[in-house]
Amino acid sequence: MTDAPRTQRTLVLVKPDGVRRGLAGEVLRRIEAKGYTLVAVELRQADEALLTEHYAEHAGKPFLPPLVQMMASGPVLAIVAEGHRVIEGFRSLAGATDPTLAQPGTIRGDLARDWGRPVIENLVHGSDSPQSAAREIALWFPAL
Ligand code: IDP
Ligand code: MG
Repeated sequence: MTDAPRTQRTLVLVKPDGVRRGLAGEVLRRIEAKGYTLVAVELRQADEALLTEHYAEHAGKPFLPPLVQMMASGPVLAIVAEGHRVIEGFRSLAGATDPTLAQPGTIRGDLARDWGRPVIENLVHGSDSPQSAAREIALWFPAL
């Protein structure tokens, strides 16, 4: 099975909470089971500079400092996945930002919960638009 030409790519991160809980493989499994292709997979310790850039759209929000701190608290699994409509497709696999409300069947709905901490721990990041995907892939995987 192959995709049409000019297919899409997205950046997925298994956040430190997901790596710590041993769910990196489960996220990869769901991406592959859905039929998307893995282009890059790398375990990375992100620093604050990279994370502040990654979350530039959230500059000034009260949850940004604890978010960056949480994202730097351990390694993340950085993934580039490819396929027709993979950006919205992975967002659909991930489920809603709030894991309490995320639908069962989604990564966040099945595997994450709200622990009442300053940052919502919801296991995964996925690019939210073609513009975000291009920016984020260039940031995390400049060689691609
Ligand atoms: P997304 O990851 O579903 O795209 P965004 O709104 O881009 O959600 O927020 C980035 C991340 O910041 C979320 O995944 C979550 O970990 C955290 N976050 C978002 N909103 C809040 C909030 O209101 N309080 C605490 N943490 C938040
Ligand atoms: Mg987002």
